[in-house]
Order: sequence, then C-alpha cells, then structure tokens
Amino acid sequence: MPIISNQMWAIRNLEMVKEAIEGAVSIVICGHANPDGDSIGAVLSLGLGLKSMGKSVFMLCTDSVPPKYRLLPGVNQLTSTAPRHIDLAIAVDCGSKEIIGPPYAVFQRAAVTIEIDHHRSRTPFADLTMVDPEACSAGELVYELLLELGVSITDEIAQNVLTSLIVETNSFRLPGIRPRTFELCAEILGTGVNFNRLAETVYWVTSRETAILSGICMSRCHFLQNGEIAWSSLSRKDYQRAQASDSDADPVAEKIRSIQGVKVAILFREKQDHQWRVSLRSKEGIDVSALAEHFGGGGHLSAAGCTIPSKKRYLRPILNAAVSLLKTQQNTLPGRQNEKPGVLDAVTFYKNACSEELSKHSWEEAIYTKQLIQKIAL
Ligand SMILES: [Mn+2]
Repeated sequence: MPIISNQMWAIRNLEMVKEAIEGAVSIVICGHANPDGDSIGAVLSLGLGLKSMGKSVFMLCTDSVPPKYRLLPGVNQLTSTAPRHIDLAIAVDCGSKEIIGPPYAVFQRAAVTIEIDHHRSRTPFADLTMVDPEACSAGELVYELLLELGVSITDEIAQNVLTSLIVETNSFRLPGIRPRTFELCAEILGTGVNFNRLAETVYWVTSRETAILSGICMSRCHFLQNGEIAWSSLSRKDYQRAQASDSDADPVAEKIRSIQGVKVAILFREKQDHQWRVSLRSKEGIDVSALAEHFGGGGHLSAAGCTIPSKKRYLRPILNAAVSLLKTQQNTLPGRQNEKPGVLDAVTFYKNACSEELSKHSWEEAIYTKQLIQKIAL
C-alpha cells in the first residue's frame, strides 16, 4: 500500500465530500440522539449553509432540544420526517451509526452518505468521511466545509458554529483547543455575532434543575486512589426530586472533574429505561475513551461515555478499570515503565506502538487496526 499522508487523505476526502454536496438536490442532515450543543450547532450551521446554496435540506431531530438551545437560529426548522427519495445524507458529530438514533432509518436510505466527525474512537459507517480527531468540535469541521463550499457566513450560521465551539470546549477550557480554534473564532467574531450574549445563554447559565442535581450528586461523591478518581450517581428518584430531565445532568460530570486532585470523574446516570449512562471525564491527558470503549461506548480523550444495563453489576468492574487506567497511564511516564500492568494495557501499548504510524496512515485505518487488536487482546 502506498504511504499517503494524513493531509493527503484529508484533501482527497474533502474534494469528494464537496462534489457530493454540489451534485445533490435533496439533503438530510442528522446529529446524535440526546443532542448537545455541539451536535445541534453543527446540524443547524450546516443546514442553514446548504439551504443558502439552494439545496432542499431536512435537518432531522427526533429528540427534544434542551431549553438553552431553543433560541438558536434555524431551530424551528428541525423536523422528524424527510421525503422517500434523498440524494445525500450527512451525519455530524456521530462516532457510530448507533448514536444517530431513529433518524438513522432515513440516513441509510440516501443514495450517498457522509460523516463529519471529530470523535477519537469511532466506527465508520458512511460512504465518505470528513473526520479530524484534532478538531475541537463538529462545528469547527462544518465551518471549514462551508468556507470550502463558498457559503457566506451569516450571523445565523455564526451563532450556531460558535455554540458548537463554546459548548464542546467548555468555553475554551478543554485540552482539545488548538491555534486554529482561535483563528476561526476571530473570523467568526468578524461577522459581528454577539459572543458574550451567546456564551451566557448556551453555556454559563445553569438551570435550576441542573443546580439541584449537581448538589445531590456532589453530596454523595466517592473518592478513590487518594482522590484521583471521583464517582457519583443519579437515580430516577433524584431526577424526580429535582424535577429534572436527562439532559439536565449533562454538565454534572464536569463539576465532579473540576474538584481539586481529581483526574478521572465518573458519573452513573439512570436513564428512563433503567439502563445506566456512564459519563467519564479526565484531566492531564488520561484517555477515558479507552475506558468507555472497553464497556461498549466511546468518545474523546478527556470526555467519553458508555451505557450499561445494570449499575449493580458494572460498578466494580468500571471502578477497577478506572484504577487500572490511572496506573497504566501513569506508568507510561518516564521512569515508571513496567510497573503493575492494568486491564487496558493492550490499548495503551497499541497507542504507543502506532503513534508513528498514525502520521502515515488515515485515522480510519488506524482505528480499524486498533479495534482488531482490542478484539484479540481483551
Ligand atoms: Mn462533538
């Protein structure tokens, strides 16, 4: 196989994505189920941009939009249906087809499919990909694509791209931030969009329900490994007590992570169907996406998650895996190699072994190889 650089892959993919969009008349766009600000901002900015090119666009969303995003431009154009024949379907901010939820039925019947994503651990599912795990948000990738397509960035598009950026980076405080993040922010602010008002409404404001859930959750936080791991849980009873919905708990894991000394934060959240969603957050480059993958989930290096059928059965294994992860990743620091191996050694070993390869091959190939290695090793 010829050695081809990441950049060459990216350029080739971008050309094909552009051609597919330019040639399509009807386009479906979907984000992920339980949408967050990144997903909603990316769907709306892409949808409004493609509409301005004269495309017939259907922005699919079957879940309710969290209240703080309901004022975003274009939000009233979200729909749950699309015509039978669709030329092109684009999924944004989705690391696998499963997280698209019900709109996947519409997505997969399009003649051509594209995925635009920045998740680190992912299972490719579309015909064409525009994937960059270095991008701090899906909105960042959508913005670059709109520029390539020659779309002029209106105030409405700018508000949505900025929402993606602000929410996904925790208002520019997470490690995914890179110089390009600020460059494109500067470009977007040049359109005259009101940054402070937006940051206040989509990020800083805490709903009363979130505040009460946080209080309940913090009051029963458990600490392990000298306080380097903190975990807590929210049951359906807690949601009832706070009169809260699932999305009100989204910012809570972040609050656990912010506790001094905590390097890995774990929040168990009971869902309406009584399965448990596990939100994982980390500091100092500890890769919680590896932990999430181990339990069938995925995500980013410092923010990931998975779903488990029972907290009772999985609590210990997850906490044990977190302890192993912490030890393994600390052991890879200079001078500490070969101390107690942990359950995730195979993944860490692979990552170290292939870090050179990653610069030569596409991410898709690397991730695929990684999945094979995990299947063999775990
Ligand atoms: Mn995202």
